[in-house]
Amino acid sequence: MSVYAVGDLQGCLEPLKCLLRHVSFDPAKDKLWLVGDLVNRGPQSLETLRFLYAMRDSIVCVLGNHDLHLLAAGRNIERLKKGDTLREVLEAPDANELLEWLRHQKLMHYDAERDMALVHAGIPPQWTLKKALRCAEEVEEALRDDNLLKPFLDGMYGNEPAIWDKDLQGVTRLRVITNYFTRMRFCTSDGKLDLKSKEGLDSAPAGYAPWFSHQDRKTKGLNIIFGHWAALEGRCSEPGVYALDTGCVWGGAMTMLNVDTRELIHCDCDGQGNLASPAAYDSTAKDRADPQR
Ligand SMILES: [Mn+2]
Repeated sequence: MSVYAVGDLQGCLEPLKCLLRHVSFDPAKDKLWLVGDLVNRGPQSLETLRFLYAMRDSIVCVLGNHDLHLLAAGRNIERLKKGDTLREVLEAPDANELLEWLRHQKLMHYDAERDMALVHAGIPPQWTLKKALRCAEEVEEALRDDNLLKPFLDGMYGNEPAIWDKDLQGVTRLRVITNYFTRMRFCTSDGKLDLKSKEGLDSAPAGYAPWFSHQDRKTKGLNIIFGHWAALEGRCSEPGVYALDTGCVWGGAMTMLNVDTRELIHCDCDGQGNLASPAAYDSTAKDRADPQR
């Protein structure tokens, strides 16, 4: 049995299939971990969801901001924005089944045997592993609760409050947790978020740094797999922390990590979310997401 983790898909199904073929993925034996942002912007959001749903027993998935946005649009189609490519999902005959599956996914997965966490954006520096798991669970419970789902999805949008406070209540509390797990890039060492900067490491506002780089981060030593931050191009110098979003939907590559051997492989994309060429698997690109860089 092998465990593989793959970066943001964003509706790019062909590059995913390319990687699965390359590792001879066997759904009966192997597991696929997904960092979330399964849908949106790319060409095949609906087919990607159907593909994953069909192999759901072999998948561990955490939700990204685009997945939560799809769930919100499923409850209120007015939420769709220009540039979203989610309408095909909402209008599909099997939309209900797919969205029901999606809302039962997690915000954070922890594999104790490997001491490895899987999240979409990150874990804020001031939270321990235990605290992070408890907070993720609060949102997961809201997503599964028929009465809390809509208030949560309507209330999750917005950048404020920018910092966690244990006394926060209701949807405000869930919004901060959700922003940490699904939208965070830069924050202060005590966890104050800057959600406006989306570029690379050198675009940090004064006083802010990538969430993983703070010296006193309480999850230091924990292995963490995350996506969301395409501008990093897979570069993360923090030992045991793996940045897997390499911007397949923007003409970069889709990246897969063998969770046990830590080998990284890439499948190059063409800028429309498809394979760059019939033989797009590129072993020479291996160094692009080298965690030592
Ligand atoms: Mn994202």
